[in-house]
Amino acid sequence: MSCYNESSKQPERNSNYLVSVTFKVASPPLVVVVFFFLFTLLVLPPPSYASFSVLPPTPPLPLPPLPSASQLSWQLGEMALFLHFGPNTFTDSEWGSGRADPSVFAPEALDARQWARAAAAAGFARVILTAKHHDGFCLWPSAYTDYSVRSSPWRGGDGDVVAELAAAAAEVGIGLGLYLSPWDRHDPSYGKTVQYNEYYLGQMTELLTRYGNVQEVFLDGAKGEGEKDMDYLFECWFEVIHQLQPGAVIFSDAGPDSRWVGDEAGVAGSTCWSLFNKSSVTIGHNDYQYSHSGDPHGRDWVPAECDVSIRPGWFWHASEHPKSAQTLLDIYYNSVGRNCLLTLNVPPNSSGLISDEDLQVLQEFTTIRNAIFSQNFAKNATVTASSVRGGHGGLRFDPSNVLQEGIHSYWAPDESQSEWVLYLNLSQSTSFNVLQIQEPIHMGQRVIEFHMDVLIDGVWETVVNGTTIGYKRLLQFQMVETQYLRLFIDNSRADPLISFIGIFVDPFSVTVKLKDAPKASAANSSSQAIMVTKQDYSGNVSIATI
Ligand code: FUL
Repeated sequence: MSCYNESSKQPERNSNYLVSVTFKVASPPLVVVVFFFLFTLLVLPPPSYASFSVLPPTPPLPLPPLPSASQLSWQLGEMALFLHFGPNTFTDSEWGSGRADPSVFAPEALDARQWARAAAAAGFARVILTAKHHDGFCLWPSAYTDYSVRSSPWRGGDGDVVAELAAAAAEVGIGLGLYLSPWDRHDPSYGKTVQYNEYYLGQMTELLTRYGNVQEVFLDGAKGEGEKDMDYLFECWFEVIHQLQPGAVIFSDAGPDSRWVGDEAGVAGSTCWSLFNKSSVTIGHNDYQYSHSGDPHGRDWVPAECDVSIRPGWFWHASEHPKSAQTLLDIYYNSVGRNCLLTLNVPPNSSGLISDEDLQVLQEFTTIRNAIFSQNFAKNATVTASSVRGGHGGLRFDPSNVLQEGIHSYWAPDESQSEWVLYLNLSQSTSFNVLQIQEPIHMGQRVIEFHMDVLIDGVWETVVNGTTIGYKRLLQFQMVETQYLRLFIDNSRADPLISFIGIFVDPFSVTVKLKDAPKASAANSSSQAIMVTKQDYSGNVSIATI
């Protein structure tokens, strides 16, 4: 029935007001009109014209493709700790044959809380466990095989590593991810497409229904030479995973939610788009260059994930040792600092603990990262811009938004500009050798090219340039000292939006020579001295002050 249906009109019984609207009534006497006029003038507040004229400018339209909510929170986590653990840990192997006796799995001191605490203390947002690696051994008591912890001596056959890790991660407030290898060298169904896909999905369902929230599912196309031929029904797997864990990000060579960066060194392309065409990649047949750099014309949002091990192997081996904290810092610049997620593998040893030497490196890595990035020398800068969306003076897209941490407030230029520039006055001469820039990626990844200039002796000099920003871009250069800097966005897919600019001092990286170390008392006089432990490449630890 229409709102304007004649039969619904019943003005007489409702009110005089409605009568006056619906029917013509006699004019009121003059005295009533005068009284009403005076009443309005004296009693009612004046109309607020301000509220009509100063409406905030609307945000620009987001530029597709865009991240999903789970991809966004995944990216904000920045780092995950990978845990390769299983029979290989006890047999000194990397790709187990699938024939190791379950009795080898006998960690005497397994403590998943130690793993989770180490991850949380070092700033990792989640842990990812090899619930099943290529050898087919399951770290949880799967109902579909006896090749699991149930057949091992560990906890008398009643143990469940996945359950212990899920509880430990929840206790310290970090997320859980699981790796279920498609290649299975043990199960007899492997090689028979229907049977094995049923087996795999049965196991995946166990993992995604028993252990609470799972934030990431990691799978790959690795397979040894001459292995049995069969099809993995990836599309079906992805549907089931998202049905069971709608918040989970699925990693593979081709996404759908995060993509392998194409190497196991933790290094992304210096141009790195989260834009990608999933259909251009076949899982197991990776195109290194495409995965490394992404695709500025890609129709899908599939950010890159950089997986790398702290040790030469993915599993623990008594003869191997961890990389140095400086090397991890370098990896951090080349992964998180290039718009990617860093998945750092720290394999527990045969007693079921992360080794002390790995813990030590993780702690060093945390200390030097904090020492560098906890002091933004641009924090109190005065920021201006070539233009501001809605005009200068509007706060919503003000250039000073770039000083606030995070991606949710940002500077937006006015539409149809011939140049896009941000100017920072640091209020005093300041030394720095790292630039951090961020885009509000929920609005799409936009910037194609940019450069930064600093003013030295009255002349603008370009210090660094780059392609793509994305969630976070970190750029290192020789130490510069200046009061003024400007960031030019030279090319962008649409009006560029910048959510953060920071400048930092890194005295740790190899690229920084000792003579470049900042003069804390002179150049950066407002800074507080920070004491940090510094480890050189031979492993010697000393105390440094910046
Ligand atoms: C690869 C595997 O073959 C390695 O053993 C390791 O698990 C790595 C993360 O993925 O595909």
